[in-house]
Amino acid sequence: MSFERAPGTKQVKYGTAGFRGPADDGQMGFIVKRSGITAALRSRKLGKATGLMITASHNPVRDNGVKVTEPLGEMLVPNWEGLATDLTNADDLNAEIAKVIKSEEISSSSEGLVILGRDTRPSSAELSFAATEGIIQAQSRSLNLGVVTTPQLHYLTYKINKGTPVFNLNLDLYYSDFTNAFLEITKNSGNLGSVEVDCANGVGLLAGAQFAKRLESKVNIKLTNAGDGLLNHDCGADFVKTGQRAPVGSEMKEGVRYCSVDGDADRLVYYFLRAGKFFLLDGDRIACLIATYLQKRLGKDSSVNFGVVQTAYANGASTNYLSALGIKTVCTKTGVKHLHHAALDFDIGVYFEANGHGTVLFNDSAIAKLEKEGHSEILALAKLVNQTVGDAFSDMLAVEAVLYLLNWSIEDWAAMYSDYPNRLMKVKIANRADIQVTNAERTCIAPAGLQDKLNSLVATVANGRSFVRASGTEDVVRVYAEANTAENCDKLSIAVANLVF
Ligand code: 16G
Ligand code: ZN
Repeated sequence: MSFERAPGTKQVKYGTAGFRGPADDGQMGFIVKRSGITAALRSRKLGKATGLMITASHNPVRDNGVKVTEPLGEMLVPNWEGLATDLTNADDLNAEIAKVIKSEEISSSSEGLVILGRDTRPSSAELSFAATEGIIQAQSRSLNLGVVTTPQLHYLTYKINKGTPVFNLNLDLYYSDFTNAFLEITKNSGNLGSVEVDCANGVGLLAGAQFAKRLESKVNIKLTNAGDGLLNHDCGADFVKTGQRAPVGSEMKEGVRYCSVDGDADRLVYYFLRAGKFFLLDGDRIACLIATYLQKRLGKDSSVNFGVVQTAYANGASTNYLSALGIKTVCTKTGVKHLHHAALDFDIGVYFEANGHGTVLFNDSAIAKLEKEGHSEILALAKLVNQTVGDAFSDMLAVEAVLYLLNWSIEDWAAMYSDYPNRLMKVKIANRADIQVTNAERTCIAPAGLQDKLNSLVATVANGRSFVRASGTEDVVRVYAEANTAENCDKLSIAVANLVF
């Protein structure tokens, strides 16, 4: 694989998923190398370690991708997304590096540190050499964690910047922090039963095996799709959420809790069998479960301000459920960085995308208030969630813990509300940039007149809701629709798709 870019190569853009594309068309080598340069320059600029993860998450095994992490584990800041794009597309790389060094006032004597991680894709190992080459070229060192989940990379990047010495940085730190928090919360419980985890044939199997072993006295974690099949193929959180069906290899039984993670283990969905039928508990449900718990425990008198951040994809029934409980909700644009940012406005911000990506953020004021009000149980929960980024395994333990704390079965959880029938479609048009949206992607402002026509269609069905937006990761426009019945929902989504087409 070449790590050099041929002049005139098609331009790429750093988007919500970083850079992503086929791993076999000769482009990913230079893209990852230059992302190594970006991560190193960002580290030099801040005087702190940054992270670099090589993964294409839930995408097929032939794809790959790369993403840069800020020192505390957040997504790269917007102006550096622009610099990453410029560095990656430059014909004259050295000139572009010099330009960034000048414009960002990076000291010429500074040295950066980049924490590097990769998923299990066959192309990922070679790409981590590409990243290292870039990091060295940008006058920095790399610390290669090898095969890790995306949230492990974020967490360890956070830890090193919070003072963990380099020589103490290892995965045991990650596993002990989260298992200890879980054991603390469940110290008075017996065995909590069985959870079967679909690992998507990805890196989740490594994390899953560790948690299964470390928590065997409390919960029976059984792993499926644990490396015997193709990555993300007919399995994983995206497959289960999109198809609303069980992954391959899962012979579902009543009374067992099931969940699926995606290829880099930052997304989680639960499901179970109810009267012989598959029932999905997605990111909206996870958010509602945690929010319900917080509201019950905090009670009316607490000074802790908490709320839930969703996107337009959140099922309307979940938003109504939260509003009926008097829990604040906020809607943001799609993409974790937007949700994460909005969640920071609360003392405790619960954020989840319907697709299962999310976490709970506790700010310093929340911790101080919880301590003052004596909420030790919630303080323990704050340690169980990976606050740097959505983490399928930490979220799974949080779900298990909250079900236990509420004394709820998965049936009780499912009974919170009934989803409105919904449908998500992809429409391919000549130029998806023609579709422009505002109001957290719920209102279309271009092409002119489209939103009015969409409103008229929505008005024809009961409980109708629909929006269109250009995908940030694929060359398509997404059409989402919801209505009171599956039939009306299909009718509405097809009519809206025809408007866009
Ligand atoms: C990216 C986002 C994910 C979002 C998805 C939407 C992050 C880490 N990932 O995968 O949150 O749901 O894009 O994709 O922000 P779309 O723009 O193609 O619909
Ligand atoms: Zn993922």
